[in-house]
Amino acid sequence: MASTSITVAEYVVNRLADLGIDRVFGVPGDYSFPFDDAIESCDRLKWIVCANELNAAYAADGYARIKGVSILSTTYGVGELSAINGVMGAKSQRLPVFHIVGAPSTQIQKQGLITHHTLGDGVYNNFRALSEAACCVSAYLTPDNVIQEMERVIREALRLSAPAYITVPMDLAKMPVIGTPVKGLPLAQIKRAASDPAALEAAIDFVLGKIQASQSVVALPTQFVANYGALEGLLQFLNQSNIPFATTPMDKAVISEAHPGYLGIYNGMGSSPATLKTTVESADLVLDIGGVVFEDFNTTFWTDNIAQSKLITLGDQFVRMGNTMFTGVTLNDVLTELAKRVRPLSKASTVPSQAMLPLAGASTDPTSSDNFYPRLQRLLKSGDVLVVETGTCVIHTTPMLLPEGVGFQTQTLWGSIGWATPAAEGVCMANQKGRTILVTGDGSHQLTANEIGVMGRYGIQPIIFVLNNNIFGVENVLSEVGPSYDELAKWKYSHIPNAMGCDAWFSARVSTIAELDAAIEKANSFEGASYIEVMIPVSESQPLPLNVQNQIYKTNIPGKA
Ligand SMILES: Cc1ncc(C[n+]2csc(CCOP(=O)(O)OP(=O)(O)O)c2C)c(N)n1
Ligand SMILES: [Mg+2]
Repeated sequence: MASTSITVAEYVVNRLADLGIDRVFGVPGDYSFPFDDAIESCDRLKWIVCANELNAAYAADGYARIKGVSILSTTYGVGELSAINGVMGAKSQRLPVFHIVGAPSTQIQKQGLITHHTLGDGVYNNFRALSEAACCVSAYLTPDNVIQEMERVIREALRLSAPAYITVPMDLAKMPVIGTPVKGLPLAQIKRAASDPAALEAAIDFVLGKIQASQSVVALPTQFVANYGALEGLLQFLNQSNIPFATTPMDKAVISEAHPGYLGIYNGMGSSPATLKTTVESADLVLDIGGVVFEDFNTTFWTDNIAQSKLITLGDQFVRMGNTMFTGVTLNDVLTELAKRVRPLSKASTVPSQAMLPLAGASTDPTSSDNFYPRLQRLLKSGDVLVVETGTCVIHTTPMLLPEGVGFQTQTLWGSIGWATPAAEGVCMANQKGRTILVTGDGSHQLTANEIGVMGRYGIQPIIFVLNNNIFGVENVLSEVGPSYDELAKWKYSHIPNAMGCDAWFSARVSTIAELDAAIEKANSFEGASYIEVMIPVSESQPLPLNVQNQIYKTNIPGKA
């Protein structure tokens, strides 16, 4: 086999850039220098040096939500271990994040030298299993296996739609690749899987039969449809069939909420509008498209109640109803075939139209949730992506109707606070269609606020709202006395951009409606990033209705169920 002039590290980053990735999030480190240099010298990739590896992983998660794939680069041990929480979050979200980690050279390893970032025990693969656990596939690369291994890793990460772990000792990373390099396709041109025609035919007949035998059908499309490359098929199916649809909180806005078939948020007893629980559960047939996660926060503590006998799951490479299962079918093929053959329902006239939130309050009134969210809703326009942190803000924004073409990203299942600030950075860098608007609680922001300096450094222009109630508010769900551990250090948030070198940013702290309106107006017209700290009364830190609080209490406290 011929050897080439391209090194292992250069090959890896170039092969990943073929997918259409244009940024790498990470923190450099000596074991990773061959990768760090290869990224720097690749003209298709831009280095985004994050404030720490956890932030980098969250940012890579955000970027992959929009672009479909992303790269995270960290150093051995200390770097990769800091990233694991964020990579695990990406795994929960079914996102292919390629995590590249440089390791001690084989020179060091073979001599058994005690080296930094180890436990001093002469063991060099202590951390690999930990990082691999956050991924669905991994590879230990060498000059002779890198070409084949990269094909395998990319194929598996895409097939399983989950993170991949790639590690190389630094001396091997600098060696030339052996074999003929592969020039890969951009993500949009890659087929993740193919359907077996007979299985597809059988699955379509089955699903069509069920739809046609039903008086009422409701669809629950999930955000995973986008990861599985089936958004186009989903739209065709919904448009052709006129089947109305709802989403769970974590799937919010996978299809524009201005779509005529949109019913609202299905969230068990917390559904919005409240009647939607009955609409979904009393339908003759419910189509779960992509795999709804019936998780506590996604169902208001398991208060969903869809009979299994009327639930069809159009999954990733399967269709299932009870014990009837079809495999060997891709979701996009299932949806596009159904779109071609479904007999359209007469357009639903019963879709409850959801109103805009009322613009409450007089200009001298203090800012509060009641007057903040209606103004946030009116700021949004097509192409914008709203990134919302775990906390009271997600409880308020989930039922809020979004205008045509506005996206919504949150981390319902993994729920790691601090995620949203760096994730908004990744979303902003990937989103070509419009603005990125971050809404975060103050407590969550304290975990990752140092990423603001990174946003300033790379000149991105998000609009950021930090809701200052000076407390881990949503944690008070179960507390009958306000515990001191939920109180926060009193930061002056609006000073952060300036302190972190974001010189051109607009920044303000607002505590009256007039100030809020003025700040929003400025952010809307300002050519640059905006950072608005909104004062929220601590008394509003618990937005859940009493019946929901009681349900949570019941499912958490022994003997109360
Ligand atoms: C990494 C991590 N640590 C701790 C928690 C527990 N937790 C969930 S919500 C929350 C408080 C969020 O407070 P804040 O961001 O101020 O929002 P608020 O509810 O006050 O609006 C905490 C500490 C978590 N989900 N993730
Ligand atoms: Mg708070």
